[in-house]
Amino acid sequence: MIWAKEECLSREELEELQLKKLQKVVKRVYENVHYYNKKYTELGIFPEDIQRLEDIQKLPFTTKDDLREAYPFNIFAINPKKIIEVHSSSRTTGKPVVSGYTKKDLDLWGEVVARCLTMMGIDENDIVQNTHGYGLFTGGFGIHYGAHKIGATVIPISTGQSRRQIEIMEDFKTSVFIFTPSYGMYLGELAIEEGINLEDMNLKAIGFGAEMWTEEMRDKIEKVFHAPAYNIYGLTEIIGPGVGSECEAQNGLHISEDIFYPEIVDSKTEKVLSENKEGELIITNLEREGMAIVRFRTKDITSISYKPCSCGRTTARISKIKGRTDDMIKVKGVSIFPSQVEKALLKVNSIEPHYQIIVRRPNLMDEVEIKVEASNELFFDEIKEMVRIKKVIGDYIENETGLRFNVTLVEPKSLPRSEMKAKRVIDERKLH
Ligand code: DLL
Repeated sequence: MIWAKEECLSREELEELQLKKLQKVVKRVYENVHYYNKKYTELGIFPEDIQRLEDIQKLPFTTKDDLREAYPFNIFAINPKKIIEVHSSSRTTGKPVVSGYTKKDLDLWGEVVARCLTMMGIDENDIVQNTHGYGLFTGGFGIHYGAHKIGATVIPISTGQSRRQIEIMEDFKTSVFIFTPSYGMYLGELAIEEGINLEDMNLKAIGFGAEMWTEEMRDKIEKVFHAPAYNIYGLTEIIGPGVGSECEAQNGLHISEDIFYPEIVDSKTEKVLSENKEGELIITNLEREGMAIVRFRTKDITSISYKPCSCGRTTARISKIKGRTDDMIKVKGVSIFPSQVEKALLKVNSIEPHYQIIVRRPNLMDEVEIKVEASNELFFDEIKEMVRIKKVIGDYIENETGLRFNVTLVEPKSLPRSEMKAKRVIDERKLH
């Protein structure tokens, strides 16, 4: 089944619709958002300059930093009173990106996720166990609204309580599991450990996303759960999950192009690339009321294909995200930048500003260690003081990133030095 007729428009029909919406959105941000008004005025670009779809290339990009600067509500394109829900990209206490939704936006969010769930063969007969966190993270609520829209039954269990997840899956006859790939791998192992025969379960589909994964991981998940696993993509700045997902062909993620206008650019030259060329994904939100973001630099690396799909949809498909152009990493679903860790470390005396972050996945769950060089004095100090400093470092980092790191103090000058850009993060999870 296909949820919306907009998923099957001819290119001409779609482009006509996109242009109309683009003209409207550019006018709206120009008139209502100080950030865009200032930027466009400085560059001498005005809404009337958008005559054809390609004219979008005249417009500057919007970056995560721009949105952070507008923290918390200055990027909203509407009176904040009309915003009825907010989400945020990660639990930093610095300046996270805040995403605001009007009533209409929540409906739109439900609509795009409904399209994704339908692509995965899910309908009103299904029971969806949603293990994404309900809170500022967009995963929980986004999937929830989409499942409601198609009339499925949602189990809003959220993340954690892993043994209970398995029990509920068995008792409630879950037919769809939604999780991040790493959490799914963990749940699968746990079920096997508990002696549960997943083959006899009612599972029909799995929706997974929010972080990088490998085809080997998908393979494992599909084998363990005896159900096909479909990739779901999205990001807080644009809406949350639902920007794109795989259909039964599992061959690229369909983008709801009548709502999200995608471009692929060379991240260095910033020029738009042609079909199938790998580059950075840029998205313009053509519909959102609360936060109308134009040409957002996702930093996600992918390519795009406009070839119609065997499923009957004509919307463009992006390939699985291959990596990022920046140093953001996701650990347990939380986005972390080394700069946040650095900020936390600067608050601590008795250490040197040399550190290394190591991300591992020993028992299918992410763990993150930070090695920090102790100062000479600290290194020869009492154990008691070292233990205290380790706790202080852990607390500051947790406060900054929302995650607990295992802190290891190492000898002064023992971490590798580099004349080039320091390699701050070692990701041993091998996700791409
Ligand atoms: O992760 C939204 C989401 C929730 C997507 C649930 C899918 C399922 P953020 O926390 O803002 O939003 O993180 C967005 O996560 O720019 C990518 O780098 C990464 N990401 C999201 N989905 C995928 C995916 C949610 N399917 C950032 N594959 C994005 C690889 C993904 N990376």
